[in-house]
Amino acid sequence: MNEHVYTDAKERYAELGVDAEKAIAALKTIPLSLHCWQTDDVGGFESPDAELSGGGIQVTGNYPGKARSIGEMRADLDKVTSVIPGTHRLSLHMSYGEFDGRKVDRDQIAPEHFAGWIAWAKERNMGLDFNGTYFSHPKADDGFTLSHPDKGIRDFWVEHGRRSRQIAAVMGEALGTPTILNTWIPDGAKDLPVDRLGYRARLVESLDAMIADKYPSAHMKDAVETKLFGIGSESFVVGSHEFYMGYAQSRDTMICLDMGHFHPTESVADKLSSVYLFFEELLLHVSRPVRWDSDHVVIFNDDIADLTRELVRCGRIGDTHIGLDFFDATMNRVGAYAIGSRAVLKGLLAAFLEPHETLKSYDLEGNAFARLALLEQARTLPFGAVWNRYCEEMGVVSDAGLIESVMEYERNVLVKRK
Ligand code: RNT
Ligand code: ZN
Repeated sequence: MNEHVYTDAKERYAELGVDAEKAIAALKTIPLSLHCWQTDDVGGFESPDAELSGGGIQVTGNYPGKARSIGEMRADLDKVTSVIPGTHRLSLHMSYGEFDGRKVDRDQIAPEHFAGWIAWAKERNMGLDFNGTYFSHPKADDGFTLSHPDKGIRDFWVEHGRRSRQIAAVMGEALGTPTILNTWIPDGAKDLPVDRLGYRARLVESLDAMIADKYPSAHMKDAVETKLFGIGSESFVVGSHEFYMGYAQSRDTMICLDMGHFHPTESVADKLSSVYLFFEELLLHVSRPVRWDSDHVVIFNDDIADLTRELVRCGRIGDTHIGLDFFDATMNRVGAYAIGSRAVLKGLLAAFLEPHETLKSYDLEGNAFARLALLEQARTLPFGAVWNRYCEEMGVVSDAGLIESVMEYERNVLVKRK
């Protein structure tokens, strides 16, 4: 890139009191938690023919090149991180453990099944986050796990949760950075349940049993993921937003806000300033719902810009764990991964480049016109030049180079997976 393009951009921002160098420096410190399940359509490798089933998670498409083994998945992850600026974390689902062809049921999982991942992450200086897997299992087929009326089934999943937390603690301790253990369960009903209270009371009981083991917060931290509805749980989701707000608040865990888990007109961005006042930390699942929780590839659209701006404006980005959660099997998965991750980073950079102090003073003066005018002005500032500069500084391809870089990997690696 021509140096003057960036220098000119820097000046334009400086005129508004914004330091582009500082924005770049701030962005460097923020890790995303990359969701491992983008590599293989949430299949996992518990058994050779593992496939997504149940749980209201739907993946459409069959674009060639999906990772068929942990080896292939790791190769894809290395490719993805090579085209994303910065050092990030990896969020593993339990179904991606290394079981070496043996049948290890969900209530038998242990840290040893993740030793390979810990070593892999250590070599790359990456932190790990973790998720229990409460779907794609016969004991989840009727739509309930931790809230199931059958105590045997509940106990099975409680044991799964306990072990998931233990594994998370081992990961966090080994890597020297706390592992965020997110619990999302599919529990819900297609049609009208009568005893809503009973399901929710059982969920409280199960979660309490699950989190009874104490681990240092330097090793692991809990988050619980709220949801409004899903496919197969249209009428009732046990772990609703109100449920988990109350649960997390009273048990001192985090909540996880997924951008696809609310009514389409609700904005997760708007929720942040409320949640921050009552929670020390927060987990996000950055996603792109299209009419429903469709998990489309994240792009740098208004929803992302709004979300990232709120993260920065609230000054609580250090308390926020930015997890990604999308999956699309209709296109090159590595490329989709790169687009989504880069889009979130773009959003963060744009947010760091906002003339926040001036906007805030208009806010306080009640000058709605000036506030809106400056927000509009900010839209056409030379953001692209700063983003390109950042990519260049971090030694990764620019947007212009991304297509060729991913296509080359497709030709050399992905198409050979038949
Ligand atoms: C499902 C939740 C959950 C999953 C992952 C795979 O609606 O968003 O986070 O997407 O656990
Ligand atoms: Zn999610």
